[in-house]
Amino acid sequence: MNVSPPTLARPKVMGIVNATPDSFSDGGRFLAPEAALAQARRLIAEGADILDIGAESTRPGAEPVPAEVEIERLVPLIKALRAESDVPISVDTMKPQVARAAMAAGAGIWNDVAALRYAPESLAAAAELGCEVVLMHMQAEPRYDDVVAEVAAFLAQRAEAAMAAGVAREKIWLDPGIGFGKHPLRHNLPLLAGLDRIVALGFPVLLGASRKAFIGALDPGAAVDKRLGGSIAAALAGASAGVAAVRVHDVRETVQALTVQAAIAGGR
Ligand code: HH2
Repeated sequence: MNVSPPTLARPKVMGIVNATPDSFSDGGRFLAPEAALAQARRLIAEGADILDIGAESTRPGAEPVPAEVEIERLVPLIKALRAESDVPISVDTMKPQVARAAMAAGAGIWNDVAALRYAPESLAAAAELGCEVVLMHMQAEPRYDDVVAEVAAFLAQRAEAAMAAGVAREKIWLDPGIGFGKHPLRHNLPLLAGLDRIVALGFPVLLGASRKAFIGALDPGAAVDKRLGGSIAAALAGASAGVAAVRVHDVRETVQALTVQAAIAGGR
């Protein structure tokens, strides 16, 4: 009997490529352009649907990186990848000038953890670039009455602001920003449990939970690179809630988990 592999819908898997010297999860092992390129190639081979490349760590207390340095780290990498692959490339930056340089080099998605609030010209730049844009929730103080309602309201308001500035509705992604101004358990767990309410806003949702602190809080002592089980559990929860993509370090294992989940759902 010939059994074809399942082709059921599953969220896209966005593989993380860090071109930073200080990102929390890989300690800068991929700083050198050649090493970052090798990492990107490996994630493509493992089945990444999208690559997310960042050159400035968003970790609290991380050294800020000037725009020129971000551009120097990102552009050669994006160009090299573009020359050999048509994988969609997302660039993790808050700076409009970095987004411009990245899109000119061949990226197609602006992943902005500041939701186009970092610079006064961010909104206009996103509209002018015509790229896809990820609007992520982040706030300084981890204080909420109803974290899901407040994050959803913020994301809806940022989507409205982007559209008012001329960003096309179909270019907008939303992201609850797991770990950004949230208590590891008190806020991240309700958010993960309430993802369907973010999905209900009607935009594709990106979930970034891979290796984050809430996993270490549930499994005390689990080092950052020992959080694969928890990362997969979060990705599966996201898929059940209808997220469009998950941002992960461990691409092959996540693709496998999501594929099995989708195949089981299809076998009902
Ligand atoms: N998390 C990090 C960085 N960028 N972007 C989106 N859209 N959503 C996220 O959850 C998200 C993100 C995590 O920060 P960082 O310190 O850069 O670590 P790493 O890139 O290894 O995940």
